[in-house]
Amino acid sequence: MFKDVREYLELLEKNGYLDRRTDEVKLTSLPHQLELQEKKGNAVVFSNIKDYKYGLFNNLFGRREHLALVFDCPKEKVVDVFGERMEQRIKPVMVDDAPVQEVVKMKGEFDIRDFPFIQHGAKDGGRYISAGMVIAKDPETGIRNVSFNRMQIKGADKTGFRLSPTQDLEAYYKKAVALNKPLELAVVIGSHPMCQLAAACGPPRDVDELEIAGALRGEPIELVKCKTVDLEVPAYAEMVLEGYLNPGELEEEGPFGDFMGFYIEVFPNQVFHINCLTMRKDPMVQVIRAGSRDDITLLGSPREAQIKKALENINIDVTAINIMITGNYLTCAIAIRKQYELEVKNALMAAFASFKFLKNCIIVDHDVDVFDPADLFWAMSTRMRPEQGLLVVPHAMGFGRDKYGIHTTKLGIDATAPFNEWQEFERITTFNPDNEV
Ligand SMILES: Cc1cc2nc3c(=O)[nH]c(=O)nc-3n(C[C@H](O)[C@H](O)[C@H](O)COP(=O)(O)O)c2cc1C
Ligand SMILES: [Mn+2]
Repeated sequence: MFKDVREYLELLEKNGYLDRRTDEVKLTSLPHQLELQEKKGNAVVFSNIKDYKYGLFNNLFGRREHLALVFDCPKEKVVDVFGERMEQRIKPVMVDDAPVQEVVKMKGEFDIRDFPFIQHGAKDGGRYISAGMVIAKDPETGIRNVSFNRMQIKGADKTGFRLSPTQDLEAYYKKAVALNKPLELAVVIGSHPMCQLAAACGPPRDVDELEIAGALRGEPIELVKCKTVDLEVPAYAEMVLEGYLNPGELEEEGPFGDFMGFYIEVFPNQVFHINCLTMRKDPMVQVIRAGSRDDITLLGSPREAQIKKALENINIDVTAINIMITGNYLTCAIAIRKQYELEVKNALMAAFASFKFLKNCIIVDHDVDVFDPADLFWAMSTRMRPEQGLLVVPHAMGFGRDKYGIHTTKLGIDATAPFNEWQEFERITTFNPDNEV
């Protein structure tokens, strides 16, 4: 398996899934360029950004085919391989020699604005560190947590920091506040894809995501000790920002174009102070647009594995699953091979119970393509029986930032054909005489 994100980019390139852009591009043109690139699906490296010394990459997970390369299996199998490995743990190992510390700069010697972090949305409050993987330790137990958090750049060594109540990291922050101690953080940019997938997968609290990263990779993640904080970081990453959040210190942050496709208003958020920047001699910055395929793959693919497993635990025969159908991870389509008429409701309940943010879930028969929205609507039009096929669960936990109560009711849809009446619902196929032997 590839050692770091650079080797992964090479693997993508070998398979025709990466474009290397060497033409000169302005920083302010990049968001639009990246949008075009996202539509194409390929990952991209921009190495010639006007007035910036370092390059940028994006769209590591632009298609399911990319994940198939990450997991070295057919794309239909990714969900199972991911699910199996996610349950295992491989502890990281410590190393002394770390490319990510080839260059070490203390506060006063660096300015994060010299790196090509971009303003993604036209109305965003400014430039953001949008692919920062955050490492912290529980102030009481010392257990490590890894998550993604976005940071609005506010100065040479200062950013805003978005925490949310459902994150483990916020629980750590609250403990730091109770102890009146700063919470030390290391923000890692450009780490191994398995570290990134683990950081976004949201395992139970007190599980060290880097142990999951090791299990996903099949070998331990190599870590090195930070220079100024009591934390360890992936040795083969591109760049690390070491620093802390002060207890109780809040400043206005935003607006920010978030994963649902609209802007979040300005509100008080934590402040990240950077003590030290370590990096490779020639680092590349990673950026991830909220709501992009990249973002949704990181958040959605572990949830597909988790939901599929929850259904399989009650013997539902899942043939395909897609939680990225609507460009976020709030709606899931699941195809099953039905074994009992009434099991579809149980399947819907298991799906909602296994992932809190899930708002809508549609279950179809195995002959419906969950990757094709038109086919899902076809199943709704031709097989759903609304008087018995809907499951509405009011007043349950959903996505947290929800001023208008849009996410507190779940909608489950059974769009499967009546069981054992298959002959009446069989889909028409054409007969091709050329295929006759
Ligand atoms: C690119 C990216 C950026 C994210 N930014 C944030 C953020 O700013 N705030 C937040 O609460 N969650 C954010 N998330 C979601 C969390 O990282 C994710 O839910 C993670 O599993 C939380 O981990 P934790 O519960 O272990 O802290 C982001 C996810 C991705 C993939
Ligand atoms: Mn966690």
